[in-house]
Amino acid sequence: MLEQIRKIAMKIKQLEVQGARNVAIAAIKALESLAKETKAKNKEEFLNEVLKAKEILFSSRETEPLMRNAVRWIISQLEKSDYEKVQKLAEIVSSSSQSFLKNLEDSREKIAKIGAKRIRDNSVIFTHCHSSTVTYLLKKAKQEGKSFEVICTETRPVFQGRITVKEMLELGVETTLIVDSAARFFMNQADLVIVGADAITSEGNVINKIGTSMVALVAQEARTPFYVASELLKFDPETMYGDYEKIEERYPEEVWENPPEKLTIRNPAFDVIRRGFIHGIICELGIFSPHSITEVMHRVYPWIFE
Ligand code: RUB
Repeated sequence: MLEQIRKIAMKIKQLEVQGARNVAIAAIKALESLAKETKAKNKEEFLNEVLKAKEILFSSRETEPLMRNAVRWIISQLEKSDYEKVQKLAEIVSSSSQSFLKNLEDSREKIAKIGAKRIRDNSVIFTHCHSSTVTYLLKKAKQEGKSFEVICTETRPVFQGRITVKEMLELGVETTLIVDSAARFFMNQADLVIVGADAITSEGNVINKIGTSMVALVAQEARTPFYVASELLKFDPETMYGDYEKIEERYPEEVWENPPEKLTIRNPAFDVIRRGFIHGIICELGIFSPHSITEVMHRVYPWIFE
């Protein structure tokens, strides 16, 4: 029964499914199909199966609080229920998965609507990596008839920037691809930087694809406003209680397939953008200062702290 979960976890690990939002959606759908196909005979067996699935999914990528928040919330709905029959419990997994997915969809729509207003006609937007939230926001701006250009870094080592530029070209947006180290060279041409997020910490720092903090530094030096487009549920409640967000370190082969012997290669997947570099977090409730994010979370998603 867990075979399908392992398959999805492997796709996430190998970046066949990429970006925090898509990772969370894949994990939710995996739980949903586990519930549909379970052969568990009673509540205990079913709960054990779901908890094992959670473990497998969590270990696929470490820096993905949106996925963890989604899976935890679905399991909490299950644990709260008095039902004993597996079929009823499976229905709970299904309905809570659907409502979480609906919330994600609504959030993305709201973020795009709010963020698109920051895109001025004839402006140049700089982005890094591939964030489905950012590209959706840009799509919205384009649909509203705005004319703008996009500059995107290729995003070494696995070139997620290529996904972004393809999407932009499909939209008919004038797009320029640059190597990561050309960020400063082109920053003066940009009016705005918008990137996605994998995690938001209780101190208002943001974690995103490796290199984002360098882009933020460069943007600050060039006085280009730097925005993060992110669902609030990328907030990691564990950072509130003292844990640091873990930064996934990936295979060295992604950096150099056949390196010389004895060479050390390091390949962190993400880095931390300190809140002082962030003009605003564009989320489903509006544009917030990263300083206020924990308060907002307490107000809007109190269950996350339970
Ligand atoms: C992707 C990345 C994205 C965020 C946000 O890294 O850093 O900016 O995940 O994406 P990777 P989204 O390619 O290693 O997953 O807005 O789609 O959630």
